[in-house]
Amino acid sequence: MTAINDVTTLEIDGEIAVVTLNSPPVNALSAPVREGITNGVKAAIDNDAVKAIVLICEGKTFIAGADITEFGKAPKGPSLFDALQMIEFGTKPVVAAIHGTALGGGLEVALTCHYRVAVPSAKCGLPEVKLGLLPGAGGTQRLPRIVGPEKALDMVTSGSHVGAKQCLEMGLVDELAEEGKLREGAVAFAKKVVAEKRPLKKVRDLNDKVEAARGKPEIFENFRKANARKFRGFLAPEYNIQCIEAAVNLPFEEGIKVEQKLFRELVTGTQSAAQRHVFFAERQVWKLPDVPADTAIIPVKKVGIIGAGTMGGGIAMNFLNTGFPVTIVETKQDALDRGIATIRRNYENSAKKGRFSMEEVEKRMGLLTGSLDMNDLADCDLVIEAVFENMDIKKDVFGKLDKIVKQGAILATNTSALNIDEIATAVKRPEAVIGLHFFSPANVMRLLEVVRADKTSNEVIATSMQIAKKIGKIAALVGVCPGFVGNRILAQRQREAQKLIMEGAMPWDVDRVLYDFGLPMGPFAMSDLAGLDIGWSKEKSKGETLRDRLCEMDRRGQKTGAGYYDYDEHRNAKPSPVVEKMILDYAAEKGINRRTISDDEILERCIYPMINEGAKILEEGKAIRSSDIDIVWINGYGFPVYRGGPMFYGDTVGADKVLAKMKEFQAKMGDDFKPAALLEKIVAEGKKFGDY
Ligand code: T1G
Repeated sequence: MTAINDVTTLEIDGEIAVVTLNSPPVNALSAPVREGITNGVKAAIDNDAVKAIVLICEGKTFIAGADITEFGKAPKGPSLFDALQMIEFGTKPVVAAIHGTALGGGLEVALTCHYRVAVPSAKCGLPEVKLGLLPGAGGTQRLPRIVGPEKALDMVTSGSHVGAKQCLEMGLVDELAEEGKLREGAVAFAKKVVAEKRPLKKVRDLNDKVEAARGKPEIFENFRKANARKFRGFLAPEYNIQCIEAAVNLPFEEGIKVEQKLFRELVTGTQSAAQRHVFFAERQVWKLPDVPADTAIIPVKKVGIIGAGTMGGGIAMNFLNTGFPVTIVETKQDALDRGIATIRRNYENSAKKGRFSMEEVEKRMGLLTGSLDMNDLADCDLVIEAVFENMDIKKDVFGKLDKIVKQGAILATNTSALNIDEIATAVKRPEAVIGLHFFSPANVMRLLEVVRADKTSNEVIATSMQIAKKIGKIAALVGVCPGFVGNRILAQRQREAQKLIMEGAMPWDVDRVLYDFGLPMGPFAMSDLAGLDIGWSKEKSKGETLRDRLCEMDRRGQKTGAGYYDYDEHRNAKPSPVVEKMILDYAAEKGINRRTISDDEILERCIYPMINEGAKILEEGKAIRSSDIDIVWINGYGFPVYRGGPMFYGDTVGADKVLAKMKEFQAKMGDDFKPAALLEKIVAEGKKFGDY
């Protein structure tokens, strides 16, 4: 065995050379790996005894793509292009031996090999679109030549990982090796290639599938139409489509030129920078600087839920989905029956949509026990309370849990706003109390705010984060403060949105600006969806606020066919002349001189106070890092991933511009716009939120 460099070895196994890469954690195509491939394959080609070459990786996976940490930096070492040339135009067949995930540049390397062998557990994909990119090493030109343009469109715009068996069916891999025997399988395959004098099959020469699609632009038009909603605001999906179009309509080398031109545009753009930020932010969020990595994890086998309402039921499903037995407790039989029936209905609907079988429905329902007696929670390892948002009720529940549930268990609350330190005063073991703030619908929304209280133990924190990962959530560890991170920042936007429609804008103006910015819907459409009467009571209402007056007129949102908008029978919203008049009358009544408000002002007044509040949250230590705030807003509130989250967006715009605008607004409109000390500090030091 010869060491080609620190991450590459070359071994001659009879007439087969095995080039092995070993660059943990994922054999990304860093400069040493590119160098290793180029020189390893060259050495094998130059060795007369060698008739064929196997390219294989040590560790958990075949090459999982370009080294994302290298993007945006000055290129160093041999280019990927050199390595691909060495393989494809070499004089000896190269067989890629794939395990784990051959992704992005990794699959592109495999596609320049003449043959591909994989173990059944392997997956292949071109997920560059998830980084705001496209496969920039020939993937958009080679993939459609093997799997056809339609399948290629799917793979490059979804970024999905395709299983080895399906890859075999699509011709993406030539043979499956026995699980755990990849090297043997690949070497045996290489020997077969030599023995059968098989050609050096270059994917670039396989033109039938692309030629068959030539003159059928409808393939692409229909695909664009079918995905317009999903791709809204993103640049990368359209650029990927244009590359596949080029593969169909142009000779290979011309198609490569199109791919490289569009790749360069994307990699230097803000969207990819934002999505690459999110890639690493999703991995950073799990790292807890002040919770030692060897903190003991509390074994959680049985879960209890208090409250079978919308949140309780959704929370229970997360645990049933992942095999945890759940006991759900209610106060009244009908409420319990209703809650359990809703869970079953949700599962049956999923089964009807083919997501899983009716057996799976019964298996999950089989893990669920309903009860009217909190004593049935005595042997639970984790109990999550999801009762009405009232401090007295919460403290009463925790007081009872403290007497019932075994020592060592985690006592969690799903409150979205109440002070968890206060709730913890109801028990003798405050170290066991933590906030697990799920987002509605709890079985769908990916975000979980894990809220550490003053006395919460590291064991409870570490265990809660691990549980979050097990149930498929992305969790951010945050501190106790009103609204924690997500809702606290939301309140800033909601306040400004309300003020803007008094000062001169209309609800549909504010919603349009935020929708065009990339949010799934604006604040007023969101209020109409949720219902304007949440927490509103007819008896107490004095018609003081616009919302009061809307509710008094039974304009309570989509459910009453009218709210800030008027709704047709298909719940399509349209601006309401009734609401327009109400706003004008209300403003006049309050003596407000309305003025024309620009879209820029609407956007800045809604977004900049959010960023400013994020800075306050960081300076108070209620979030560990600014990218955690981005994770909360992207996964909990639909902040566009291609803007990277509110804090990353603040860095994209420039903290200095955010500060200048906040000061300008403060001068005109008061301390709602008072800059956070951290914002002032970051600008003074020429730093970024990301540095915090
Ligand atoms: N570059 C650099 N670091 C990477 C990396 C990559 N491609 N992939 C993973 N890491 C790091 C990651 O940050 C983490 O670090 C550790 O590896 C383990 O990752 C030219 C332009 C492979 C499925 O998009 O999807 O090729 O936090 O926690 O859950 O066309 O990582 O430990 O310090 O995610 O087992 C295309 C990205 C690149 C694949 C493994 N490739 N990676 O998941 O581990 S663009 C991708 C993944 C490209 C070419 C283009 C996953 C994984 P740390 P992990 P995992």
